[in-house]
Amino acid sequence: MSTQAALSPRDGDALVIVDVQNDFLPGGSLAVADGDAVVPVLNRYIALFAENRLPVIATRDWHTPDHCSFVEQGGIWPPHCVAGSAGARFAQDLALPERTIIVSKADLREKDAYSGFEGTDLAARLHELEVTRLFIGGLATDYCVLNTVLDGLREGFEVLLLEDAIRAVNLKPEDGAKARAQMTEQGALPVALDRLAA
Ligand code: VGL
Ligand code: ZN
Repeated sequence: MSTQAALSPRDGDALVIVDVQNDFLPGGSLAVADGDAVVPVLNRYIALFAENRLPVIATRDWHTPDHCSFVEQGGIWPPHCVAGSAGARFAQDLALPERTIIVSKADLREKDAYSGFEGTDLAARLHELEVTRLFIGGLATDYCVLNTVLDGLREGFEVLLLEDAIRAVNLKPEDGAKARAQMTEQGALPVALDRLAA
């Protein structure tokens, strides 16, 4: 089997789309530069997974209106992704299949959570589905993608990082690059659509 075929979605794989929500897109309250560029790329991954009847998971930041991560409460972020608000909706053009498993996180006022595994049943859901390998992309590289990838590896999943479908907040200019390095050092394998067999 060629390397490329080995990387193509197969039984035991799941696609995990991290926080592709309006507030993280240009025009949103915590806009990630070029964040909307991940949408068409993720749609191609979604199509590959749907064709093969493989699970698609979408995580979402799902904060209370007075969440501890917001500046008003002494946190570092502008208010964003308040549960049920327009800003918390998935990007309009993201073609999530009907069967997408939605995982809401960071929904408690007192506690922030960047990882899709933290305080959720994501690991249990994946084990139930007999998933062993995760394809992870979305927003933002240096926060929720980083922490979801690292937790996925800690949970014992193989992780492929979709490097053509992530963008960083870059509070400091190098944050995205550092996060990528950290993820690959811990064992995530960077892949891109043009390196997967069709
Ligand atoms: C995120 C900052 C604050 C993310 C969430 O989804 O990466 N970043 N909340
Ligand atoms: Zn948040």
